[in-house]
Amino acid sequence: MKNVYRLLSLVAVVAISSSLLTATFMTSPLNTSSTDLYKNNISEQSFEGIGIKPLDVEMAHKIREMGGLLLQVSNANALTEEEALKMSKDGRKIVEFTVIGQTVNLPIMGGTPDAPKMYQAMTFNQQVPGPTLRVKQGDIVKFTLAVPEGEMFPHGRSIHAAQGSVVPGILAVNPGESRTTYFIAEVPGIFKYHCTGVNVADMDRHVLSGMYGLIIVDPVDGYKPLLVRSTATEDGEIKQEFTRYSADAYELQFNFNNLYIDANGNYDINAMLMEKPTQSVINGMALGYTPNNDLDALINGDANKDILPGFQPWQAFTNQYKGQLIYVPTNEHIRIFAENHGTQTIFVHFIGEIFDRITMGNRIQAEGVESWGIPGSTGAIIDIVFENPGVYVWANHDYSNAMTGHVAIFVAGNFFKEALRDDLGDAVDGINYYAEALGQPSDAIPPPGLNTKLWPKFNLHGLYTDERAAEIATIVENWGIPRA
Ligand SMILES: [Cu+2]
Repeated sequence: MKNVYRLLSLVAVVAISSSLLTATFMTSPLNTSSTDLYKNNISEQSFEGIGIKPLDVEMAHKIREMGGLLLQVSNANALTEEEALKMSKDGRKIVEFTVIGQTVNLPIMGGTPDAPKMYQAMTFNQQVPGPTLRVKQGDIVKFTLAVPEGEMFPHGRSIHAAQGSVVPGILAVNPGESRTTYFIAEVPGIFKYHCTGVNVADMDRHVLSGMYGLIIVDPVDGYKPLLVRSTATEDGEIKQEFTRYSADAYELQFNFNNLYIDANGNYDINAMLMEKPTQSVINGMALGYTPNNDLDALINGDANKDILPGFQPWQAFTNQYKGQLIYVPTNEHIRIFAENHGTQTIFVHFIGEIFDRITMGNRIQAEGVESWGIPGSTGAIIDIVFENPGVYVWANHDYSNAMTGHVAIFVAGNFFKEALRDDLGDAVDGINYYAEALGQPSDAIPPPGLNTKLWPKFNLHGLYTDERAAEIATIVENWGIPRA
């Protein structure tokens, strides 16, 4: 295995040296298996007829002897540490963000609490997806990827919110090493970051096994207020009305992805190439936002009587893996950050609602739309107001992905008010929505930023190791949200 990595870095050095020194190769070094790629490809003949000055072959060999150009540019990032520190003195904030590349086993839909089905997950910080980074437009991000000693694989990172040379940042960080990059978050919007595998080889496996996360860059002057249209009658005529909601909103994050896994829990490249997902996950879990047996007891009066028979795969699980629902208030501005990390376009839709506004980057794309297509490695900010208490289904309208897991259930407002009145009396009138008592699932809550209204309570939920789940609880409490 080590020889493969060595060959890959040799290929990378050759490719990079050539692109820095000359315009192009006549033949790509990636097409030859010779170990002496350099001499075979860089020669005066390579440049015949293309009108550029031949490369000084002797100089090229000297560069090769001193270890390649890559060593000489190892600190050449979008921004150097010195520049970042100087800019911070001029008023820019430096936000530090460190992720640890680690392979861990995590449960997958299909097992039982007594015999959980597991898969080999590749993670940032022992959670899938990785932690969300939230900054303000103009902030400097100090992004560090560390790979601990003893980790099975090298890892890399690609940061879609950054602009600057991918060399050397994208290349492998070996176990026991770390790499730091500085960049200015110049463009507002939502972006993914992900592992680049081992010098981009095996990248599909690393990303689709869990090494992806979200970066939210808040616009420097904040989000836009939301106008929602409705109608009213006036003197027998129908008039258009506008309700204005302030930019401050309750926020949710949904990372969509596809899992390609064989019966033994290992990555299945053939399933990926055929685009046949084993499971389609939201925030790491297929059907993770579905009822659990506590809700069965609350709604059906019996913990063993499923609300959605056959559709509650995590219901009897404990701790962070237990199925949870999303609870939202009515007549409030809800802002959803939705990123598609998968390989197929998703067609997000609310069964029972209409999206009031879609923003990509910081530019409004549409208003009043039924569904929105989000291609791979793209995100959208969805603003929505739930006018009526009820049950809503947030789903991918691509049936193959919905049926393999891209479905989440929302309960808006005090939908069960009258059913609860017998037991609770007039106290039911004081309930706005159930997150006040039952909490919002922690993995659906982004870190607070500009214009964030904090959820009243949270519940631990997500694809985390137990060790990481304990840390997440502290992190969310530090945002000012108490545990339910
Ligand atoms: Cu990786």
